[in-house]
Amino acid sequence: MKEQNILNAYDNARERYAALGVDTDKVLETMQNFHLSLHCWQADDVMGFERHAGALTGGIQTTGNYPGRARNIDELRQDILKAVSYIPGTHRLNLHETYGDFKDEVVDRDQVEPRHFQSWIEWGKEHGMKLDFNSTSFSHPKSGNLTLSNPDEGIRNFWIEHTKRCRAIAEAMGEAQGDPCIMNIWVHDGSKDITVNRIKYRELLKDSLDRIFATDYRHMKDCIESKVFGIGLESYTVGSNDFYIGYGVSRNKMITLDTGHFHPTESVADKVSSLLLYVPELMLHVSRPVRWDSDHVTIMDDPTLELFQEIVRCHALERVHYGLDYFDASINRIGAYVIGSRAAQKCMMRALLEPLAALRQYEAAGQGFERLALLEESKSMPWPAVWDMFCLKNNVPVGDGYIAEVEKYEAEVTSKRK
Ligand code: RNT
Ligand code: ZN
Repeated sequence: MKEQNILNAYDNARERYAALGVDTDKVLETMQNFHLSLHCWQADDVMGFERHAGALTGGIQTTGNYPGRARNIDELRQDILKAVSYIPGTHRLNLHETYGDFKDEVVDRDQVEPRHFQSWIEWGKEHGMKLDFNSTSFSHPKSGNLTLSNPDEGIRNFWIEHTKRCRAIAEAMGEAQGDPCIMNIWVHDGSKDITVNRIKYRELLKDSLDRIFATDYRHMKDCIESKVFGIGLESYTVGSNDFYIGYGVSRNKMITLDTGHFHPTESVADKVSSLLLYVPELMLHVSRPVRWDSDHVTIMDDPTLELFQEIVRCHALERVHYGLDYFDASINRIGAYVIGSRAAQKCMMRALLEPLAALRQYEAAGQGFERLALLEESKSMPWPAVWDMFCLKNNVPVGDGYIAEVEKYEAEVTSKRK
């Protein structure tokens, strides 16, 4: 696309938005401070780098076997850097414990230390990517169906120790980067069939979390993630939405909203304004559930747009952390990062471009027709011109320009991985 065309289109868009009371220059500025936390696990189908790594368990699944997944830490880093070079702005990286730099060492989950993430800390500094973190309860011989809620004290203590160590690692990351590391806890604990002592496992999970959170840290923040069900664990999820909201509210912990972890017709967007009244902050796992928690690549769909609109409407940009969470092994994985990240950014940009003041005036005055009309007209306002300007300013491909670039990297690099 010709630069002059992009500039002209932006000028027109700026005028049109200004007429509705929206300052596009300010939106561009805000977008510059909007950082996604890219999930490292799209690059390698959630495999990680444990020397003894086995199959993916814990009720989650990657499907597809598109060639070229990252097979080691160097390839994963290279792929992430490639992906971010096509995403405007600066972003964070969200690591799982299983992505430590273990080299040839066998490090069991209850033995992991900050030193296993030292090279990540340095890499993050070098490339301007701040780190977030996750404990990893799945894909391990002791995972089974129950981890932090396991009545077997040996197994439960193993996972408590793991999660405590993960918090210490997150603290080290946060301190080194001078910005809190957001650490997410999601455990798959549940049961395939009818469970008649549901409260027992929830009591155990609550107790485990209390023990894990007993240490106060200054450079990391905890968040807890609920889910409806996992594959093979369909009848009962210990860490349900109600469980974690109760826990989060009573313990002042951040809630993680994974957009794939609710009933298909439930609005995740509508949770934002309630939760923010009771918990300090939110973490997002932006995903795209197709019929179930399928973790398809995020696109610019209505649920995602509505979620970001709600955050903007709550003036809560600073109280939300924007993680992505999907793992599609059926298409080019670098492309998957770029599509999902740019889609999330477009949703945020469109949310920021909403003529909120005018809409709220109509609402307050009981002018329902006018409110609905403006909402409808907003949809066809020239937001793509603002988006193109954002890409141009950030020196990343405008429009579909990244397709050929991703193909080139595939031809030269990922397709050669056997
Ligand atoms: C699983 C959860 C969890 C994982 C990652 C890998 O349903 O969404 O967040 O996707 O931790
Ligand atoms: Zn998630």
